[in-house]
Amino acid sequence: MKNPVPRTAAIHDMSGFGRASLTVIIPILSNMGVQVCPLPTAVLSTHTGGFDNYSFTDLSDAMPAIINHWKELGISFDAIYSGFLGSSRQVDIVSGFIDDFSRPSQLVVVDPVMGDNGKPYATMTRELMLKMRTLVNKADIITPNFTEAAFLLDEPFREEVSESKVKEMLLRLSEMGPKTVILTSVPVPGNKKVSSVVAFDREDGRFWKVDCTYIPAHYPGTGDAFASVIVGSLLQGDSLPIALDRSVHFVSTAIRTTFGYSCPSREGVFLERVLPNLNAPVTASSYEILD
Ligand code: PXL
Repeated sequence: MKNPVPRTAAIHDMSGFGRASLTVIIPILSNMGVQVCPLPTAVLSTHTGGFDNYSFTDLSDAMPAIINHWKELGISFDAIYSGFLGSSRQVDIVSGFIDDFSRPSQLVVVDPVMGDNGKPYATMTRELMLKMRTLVNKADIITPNFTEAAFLLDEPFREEVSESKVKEMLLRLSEMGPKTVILTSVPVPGNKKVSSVVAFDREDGRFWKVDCTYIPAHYPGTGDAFASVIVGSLLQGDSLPIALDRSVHFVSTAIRTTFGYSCPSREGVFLERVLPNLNAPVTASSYEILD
């Protein structure tokens, strides 16, 4: 039976302070009319971007019991959406979850959370980063940032990139398994102040691009917000370019809303101020199709 309210499993960590992962994903998707069932991978006092001495509890041992109970209950998911993992063992756990809960026309979205700005996050291990490729192979859609794409492709991180190189990267990432690849924080040639989101859909062979306005600040959790809006839009039936548009505009507005204050960027974007925007009609569309 079709779920009257679309339902997603959300396989991410719970970071208590700093507006990242589940504290961002749950409100965004709930606001977009999607039921979120969290399968937590780790519990942290804060995210790892800009805080020292955070507590980190790996939940690898607790996940199988949660999954088994969900199996007993026969829960079905319209989407499976994974992100930050707490150990390399969790790649096998999530992979098994995707196999066990697979159903027709389900969306499997893997955000291969590993790092940003050319560097891995503090809790990443080489083993986890290598194994993330197995999970990417199982996804319909992946949403790496430019740093994570370089890790997946085993390439050096570059500050500048041509459009043809971006297309080549998207094609190679798609050859790793996913039908759709959405690459964020892509540097724009000749303009160090702007980045873009570029996507490729293997089914129709089309490339899409949305430019993002520049704000000289970096906020943790914006990748989680971006991917969550993608999941919500696609579950609502949007096309890929409109989903890209909605995500870029939502995250840009969240960043601009926050930047006007002088709060530490490690506290994340003021999501609470902008959540209602998710229910506004799409009025500003700026996607482009690439030749
Ligand atoms: O937003 C990605 C993310 C998720 N989870 C944890 C993180 C980060 C980024 O820093 O530290 C724990």
